[in-house]
Amino acid sequence: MKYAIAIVAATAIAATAAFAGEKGDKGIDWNAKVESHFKEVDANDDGSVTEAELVDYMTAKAKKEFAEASGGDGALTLEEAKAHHKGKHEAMMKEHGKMEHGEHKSGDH
Ligand SMILES: [Ca+2]
Repeated sequence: MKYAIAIVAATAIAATAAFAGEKGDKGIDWNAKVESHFKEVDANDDGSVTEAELVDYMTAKAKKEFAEASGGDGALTLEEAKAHHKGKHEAMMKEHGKMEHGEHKSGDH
Protein backbone atom coordinates (compact mmCIF):
# COMPACT_ATOMS: atom_id res chain seq x y z
CA MET A 1 0.00 0.00 0.00
CA LYS A 2 2.79 2.36 0.94
CA TYR A 3 4.49 1.34 -2.28
CA ALA A 4 1.41 2.15 -4.35
CA ILE A 5 1.18 5.60 -2.79
CA ALA A 6 4.85 6.21 -3.52
CA ILE A 7 4.28 5.30 -7.18
CA VAL A 8 1.31 7.65 -7.44
CA ALA A 9 3.27 10.42 -5.76
CA ALA A 10 6.28 9.88 -7.99
CA THR A 11 4.07 9.88 -11.09
CA ALA A 12 2.32 13.08 -10.04
CA ILE A 13 5.65 14.71 -9.30
CA ALA A 14 7.14 13.58 -12.61
CA ALA A 15 4.07 14.82 -14.49
CA THR A 16 4.22 18.20 -12.79
CA ALA A 17 7.94 18.46 -13.39
CA ALA A 18 7.44 17.53 -17.05
CA PHE A 19 4.78 20.19 -17.40
CA ALA A 20 6.95 22.78 -15.70
CA GLY A 21 9.73 21.81 -18.08
CA GLU A 22 7.76 22.45 -21.27
CA LYS A 23 10.32 25.10 -22.15
CA GLY A 24 12.40 22.52 -23.97
CA ASP A 25 14.14 19.21 -23.66
CA LYS A 26 17.66 20.42 -24.20
CA GLY A 27 19.86 20.91 -21.20
CA ILE A 28 17.16 20.12 -18.68
CA ASP A 29 18.29 18.22 -15.63
CA TRP A 30 15.17 16.15 -14.99
CA ASN A 31 16.60 14.58 -11.86
CA ALA A 32 17.22 18.01 -10.40
CA LYS A 33 13.71 19.09 -11.38
CA VAL A 34 12.08 16.06 -9.78
CA GLU A 35 14.31 16.46 -6.74
CA SER A 36 13.42 20.12 -6.21
CA HIS A 37 9.73 19.40 -6.79
CA PHE A 38 9.88 16.42 -4.44
CA LYS A 39 11.33 18.62 -1.72
CA GLU A 40 8.57 21.13 -2.33
CA VAL A 41 5.91 18.45 -1.78
CA ASP A 42 7.76 16.86 1.16
CA ALA A 43 6.30 19.33 3.67
CA ASN A 44 7.96 17.89 6.80
CA ASP A 45 11.22 17.36 4.97
CA ASP A 46 11.66 13.73 6.07
CA GLY A 47 12.75 12.54 2.64
CA SER A 48 9.49 10.84 1.69
CA VAL A 49 6.19 12.12 0.38
CA THR A 50 3.08 10.76 2.05
CA GLU A 51 -0.35 10.72 0.46
CA ALA A 52 -1.38 13.50 2.85
CA GLU A 53 1.59 15.63 1.81
CA LEU A 54 0.76 15.18 -1.86
CA VAL A 55 -2.95 15.90 -1.29
CA ASP A 56 -2.10 19.01 0.74
CA TYR A 57 0.28 20.20 -1.95
CA MET A 58 -2.20 19.63 -4.77
CA THR A 59 -5.00 21.21 -2.72
CA ALA A 60 -2.92 24.34 -2.08
CA LYS A 61 -2.05 24.47 -5.76
CA ALA A 62 -5.69 24.02 -6.80
CA LYS A 63 -6.82 26.70 -4.33
CA LYS A 64 -4.25 29.14 -5.68
CA GLU A 65 -5.26 28.44 -9.26
CA PHE A 66 -8.94 28.72 -8.36
CA ALA A 67 -8.35 32.08 -6.66
CA GLU A 68 -6.47 33.35 -9.71
CA ALA A 69 -9.03 32.09 -12.21
CA SER A 70 -12.15 33.09 -10.29
CA GLY A 71 -11.01 36.64 -9.66
CA GLY A 72 -11.26 36.15 -5.89
CA ASP A 73 -15.06 36.18 -5.66
CA GLY A 74 -15.29 32.51 -4.70
CA ALA A 75 -17.03 31.38 -7.86
CA LEU A 76 -15.56 30.39 -11.17
CA THR A 77 -17.75 31.06 -14.18
CA LEU A 78 -17.34 29.25 -17.48
CA GLU A 79 -16.12 32.51 -19.03
CA GLU A 80 -13.49 32.92 -16.31
CA ALA A 81 -12.39 29.32 -16.80
CA LYS A 82 -12.05 29.89 -20.55
CA ALA A 83 -10.14 33.15 -20.04
CA HIS A 84 -7.83 31.54 -17.50
CA HIS A 85 -7.12 28.59 -19.75
CA LYS A 86 -6.52 30.86 -22.71
CA GLY A 87 -4.14 33.03 -20.69
CA LYS A 88 -2.16 30.02 -19.55
CA HIS A 89 -2.00 28.63 -23.06
CA GLU A 90 -0.84 31.94 -24.48
CA ALA A 91 1.83 32.31 -21.81
CA MET A 92 3.04 28.81 -22.65
CA MET A 93 3.04 29.51 -26.39
CA LYS A 94 4.89 32.77 -25.81
CA GLU A 95 7.52 30.90 -23.82
CA HIS A 96 7.69 28.23 -26.50
CA GLY A 97 7.94 30.84 -29.24
CA LYS A 98 10.83 32.53 -27.48
CA MET A 99 12.66 29.21 -27.30
CA GLU A 100 12.02 28.47 -30.98
CA HIS A 101 13.18 31.94 -31.88
CA GLY A 102 16.36 31.53 -29.89
CA GLU A 103 17.18 28.13 -31.30
CA HIS A 104 16.72 28.80 -34.98
CA LYS A 105 18.71 31.54 -36.57
CA SER A 106 16.97 33.42 -39.34
CA GLY A 107 18.09 32.20 -42.74
CA ASP A 108 18.42 28.62 -41.53
CA HIS A 109 16.13 27.23 -44.19
CA1 LIG B 1 7.40 13.84 4.21
